[in-house]
Amino acid sequence: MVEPLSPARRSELSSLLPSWTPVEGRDAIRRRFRFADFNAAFGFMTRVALLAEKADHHPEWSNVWNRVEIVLTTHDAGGLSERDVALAAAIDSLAGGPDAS
Ligand code: H2B
Repeated sequence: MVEPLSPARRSELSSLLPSWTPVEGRDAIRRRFRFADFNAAFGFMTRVALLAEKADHHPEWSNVWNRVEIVLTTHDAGGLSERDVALAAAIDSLAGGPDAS
């Protein structure tokens, strides 16, 4: 079992991860990315996959050609946890920051 994110930490989310938005009806966050083409999108996904496997924390995601949508939540916590905050920040770095894509 993983600890759910504390209320204090939750209130910081919008400033900490400005490009991630709450998913309606779920305790999860989402970011949508757009790349130059499929090759760039899939290259990004490969880098995220390696990172996720290392952290043993895996995204829910989908890809349509140059677009990638990533949803983060922690099944073992029944909602958001620090693992999602850490993975979202790492994904932001891979993507070139919160404002990229
Ligand atoms: N990924 C995510 N997003 N949430 C989890 O709770 C989770 C995971 N748990 N990856 C891990 C794997 C767990 O199921 C395994 C057994 O360690």
